Amino acid sequence: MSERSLVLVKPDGVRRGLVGDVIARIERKGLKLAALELRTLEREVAETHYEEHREKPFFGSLVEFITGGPLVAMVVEGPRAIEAFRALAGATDPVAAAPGTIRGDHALEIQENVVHGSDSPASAEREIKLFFPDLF
Ligand code: RTP
Ligand code: MG
Repeated sequence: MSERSLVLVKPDGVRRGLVGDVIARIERKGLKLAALELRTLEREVAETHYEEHREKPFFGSLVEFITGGPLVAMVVEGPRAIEAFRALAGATDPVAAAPGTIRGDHALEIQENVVHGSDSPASAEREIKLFFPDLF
Protein backbone atom coordinates (compact mmCIF):
# COMPACT_ATOMS: atom_id res chain seq x y z
CA MET A 1 0.00 0.00 0.00
CA SER A 2 1.44 3.31 -1.10
CA GLU A 3 1.08 6.51 0.89
CA ARG A 4 1.85 10.16 0.13
CA SER A 5 3.51 12.82 2.28
CA LEU A 6 4.07 16.54 1.72
CA VAL A 7 7.75 17.37 2.16
CA LEU A 8 9.21 20.89 2.22
CA VAL A 9 12.83 21.93 1.96
CA LYS A 10 12.35 25.10 4.00
CA PRO A 11 13.92 28.45 2.95
CA ASP A 12 16.99 27.83 5.14
CA GLY A 13 17.62 24.55 3.32
CA VAL A 14 17.23 26.13 -0.13
CA ARG A 15 19.47 29.09 0.84
CA ARG A 16 22.15 26.69 2.11
CA GLY A 17 22.10 24.49 -1.00
CA LEU A 18 20.65 21.40 0.71
CA VAL A 19 17.91 20.57 -1.83
CA GLY A 20 20.06 17.96 -3.60
CA ASP A 21 21.05 16.27 -0.35
CA VAL A 22 17.42 16.02 0.82
CA ILE A 23 16.25 14.61 -2.54
CA ALA A 24 19.17 12.16 -2.62
CA ARG A 25 18.20 10.81 0.80
CA ILE A 26 14.55 10.46 -0.26
CA GLU A 27 15.52 8.57 -3.41
CA ARG A 28 18.16 6.43 -1.68
CA LYS A 29 15.47 5.31 0.77
CA GLY A 30 13.31 4.17 -2.16
CA LEU A 31 10.62 6.82 -1.92
CA LYS A 32 9.39 8.34 -5.21
CA LEU A 33 8.74 11.96 -6.15
CA ALA A 34 5.15 12.51 -7.31
CA ALA A 35 5.35 16.34 -7.56
CA LEU A 36 7.99 19.04 -7.05
CA GLU A 37 7.95 22.83 -7.16
CA LEU A 38 10.16 25.79 -6.15
CA ARG A 39 8.02 28.62 -4.80
CA THR A 40 7.85 31.45 -2.29
CA LEU A 41 4.80 31.13 -0.04
CA GLU A 42 2.31 33.94 0.38
CA ARG A 43 1.54 34.69 4.04
CA GLU A 44 -1.96 33.23 3.79
CA VAL A 45 -0.75 29.85 2.47
CA ALA A 46 1.90 29.72 5.20
CA GLU A 47 -0.64 30.49 7.92
CA THR A 48 -2.98 27.80 6.58
CA HIS A 49 -0.17 25.27 6.35
CA TYR A 50 0.83 25.87 9.98
CA GLU A 51 -2.69 26.58 11.33
CA GLU A 52 -2.28 24.01 14.14
CA HIS A 53 0.38 26.33 15.60
CA ARG A 54 -1.65 29.57 15.32
CA GLU A 55 -1.85 30.06 19.11
CA LYS A 56 1.82 29.18 19.78
CA PRO A 57 4.26 31.95 20.77
CA PHE A 58 6.51 31.10 17.80
CA PHE A 59 3.75 31.32 15.15
CA GLY A 60 4.56 34.85 13.91
CA SER A 61 8.24 34.10 13.64
CA LEU A 62 7.54 30.75 11.95
CA VAL A 63 5.39 32.43 9.27
CA GLU A 64 8.08 35.11 8.69
CA PHE A 65 10.70 32.38 8.31
CA ILE A 66 8.72 30.10 6.00
CA THR A 67 7.72 33.01 3.71
CA GLY A 68 11.23 34.54 3.81
CA GLY A 69 12.55 32.98 0.61
CA PRO A 70 11.88 30.25 -1.92
CA LEU A 71 11.21 26.74 -0.64
CA VAL A 72 10.92 23.42 -2.43
CA ALA A 73 7.61 21.61 -1.99
CA MET A 74 7.27 18.00 -3.03
CA VAL A 75 4.97 15.03 -2.75
CA VAL A 76 6.82 11.90 -1.75
CA GLU A 77 5.25 8.51 -2.30
CA GLY A 78 5.87 4.97 -1.10
CA PRO A 79 5.01 2.42 1.59
CA ARG A 80 4.53 4.27 4.91
CA ALA A 81 5.95 7.41 3.27
CA ILE A 82 4.82 9.68 6.13
CA GLU A 83 6.68 7.76 8.82
CA ALA A 84 9.59 6.96 6.50
CA PHE A 85 10.26 10.64 5.76
CA ARG A 86 9.83 11.71 9.41
CA ALA A 87 12.54 9.14 10.25
CA LEU A 88 14.85 10.61 7.58
CA ALA A 89 14.17 14.14 8.92
CA GLY A 90 14.88 13.41 12.58
CA ALA A 91 13.54 15.17 15.68
CA THR A 92 12.11 18.71 15.42
CA ASP A 93 14.93 20.09 17.61
CA PRO A 94 18.06 19.56 15.47
CA VAL A 95 20.30 19.31 18.54
CA ALA A 96 18.23 16.33 19.73
CA ALA A 97 17.95 14.87 16.20
CA ALA A 98 20.14 11.81 15.70
CA PRO A 99 23.28 12.24 13.60
CA GLY A 100 22.57 10.61 10.24
CA THR A 101 19.19 12.33 9.94
CA ILE A 102 18.67 15.47 7.82
CA ARG A 103 18.19 17.73 10.85
CA GLY A 104 20.81 15.89 12.90
CA ASP A 105 23.40 16.40 10.17
CA HIS A 106 22.55 19.92 9.02
CA ALA A 107 21.00 22.12 11.72
CA LEU A 108 21.28 23.57 15.22
CA GLU A 109 18.23 25.85 15.58
CA ILE A 110 14.70 24.61 16.25
CA GLN A 111 13.05 26.95 13.74
CA GLU A 112 15.59 26.66 10.92
CA ASN A 113 15.44 22.88 10.78
CA VAL A 114 15.71 22.42 6.99
CA VAL A 115 12.68 20.24 6.23
CA HIS A 116 9.01 19.63 6.91
CA GLY A 117 7.20 16.34 6.56
CA SER A 118 3.48 15.65 7.10
CA ASP A 119 2.83 14.03 10.48
CA SER A 120 -0.30 11.93 9.75
CA PRO A 121 -2.46 10.77 6.83
CA ALA A 122 -5.00 13.52 7.61
CA SER A 123 -2.26 16.22 7.64
CA ALA A 124 -0.77 14.82 4.44
CA GLU A 125 -4.10 15.03 2.62
CA ARG A 126 -4.74 18.57 3.86
CA GLU A 127 -1.22 19.76 3.03
CA ILE A 128 -1.05 18.11 -0.42
CA LYS A 129 -4.40 19.72 -1.29
CA LEU A 130 -3.00 23.10 -0.20
CA PHE A 131 0.23 22.83 -2.23
CA PHE A 132 -0.77 20.64 -5.18
CA PRO A 133 -4.57 20.82 -5.64
CA ASP A 134 -4.26 19.27 -9.12
CA LEU A 135 -2.96 15.97 -7.72
CA PHE A 136 -6.43 15.13 -6.36
P1 RTP B 1 7.29 20.42 10.62
O1 RTP B 1 5.80 20.59 10.95
O2 RTP B 1 7.91 21.67 10.06
O3 RTP B 1 7.54 19.18 9.82
O4 RTP B 1 8.08 20.14 11.98
P2 RTP B 1 7.66 19.21 13.16
O5 RTP B 1 6.37 18.51 12.87
O6 RTP B 1 8.84 18.38 13.48
O7 RTP B 1 7.45 20.28 14.30
P3 RTP B 1 6.15 21.12 14.69
O8 RTP B 1 5.92 20.93 16.15
O9 RTP B 1 5.01 20.83 13.75
O10 RTP B 1 6.66 22.60 14.48
C1 RTP B 1 6.59 23.21 13.21
C2 RTP B 1 7.84 24.01 12.97
O11 RTP B 1 7.81 25.18 13.76
C3 RTP B 1 9.14 25.53 14.12
N1 RTP B 1 9.22 25.55 15.58
N2 RTP B 1 9.74 26.53 16.23
N3 RTP B 1 10.63 28.26 18.27
C4 RTP B 1 10.11 27.10 18.60
O12 RTP B 1 10.03 26.72 19.74
C5 RTP B 1 9.64 26.23 17.52
N4 RTP B 1 9.06 25.05 17.67
C6 RTP B 1 8.79 24.63 16.43
C7 RTP B 1 10.06 24.52 13.49
O13 RTP B 1 10.47 25.00 12.21
C8 RTP B 1 9.16 23.33 13.36
O14 RTP B 1 9.62 22.43 12.37
MG1 MG C 1 4.63 19.49 12.21
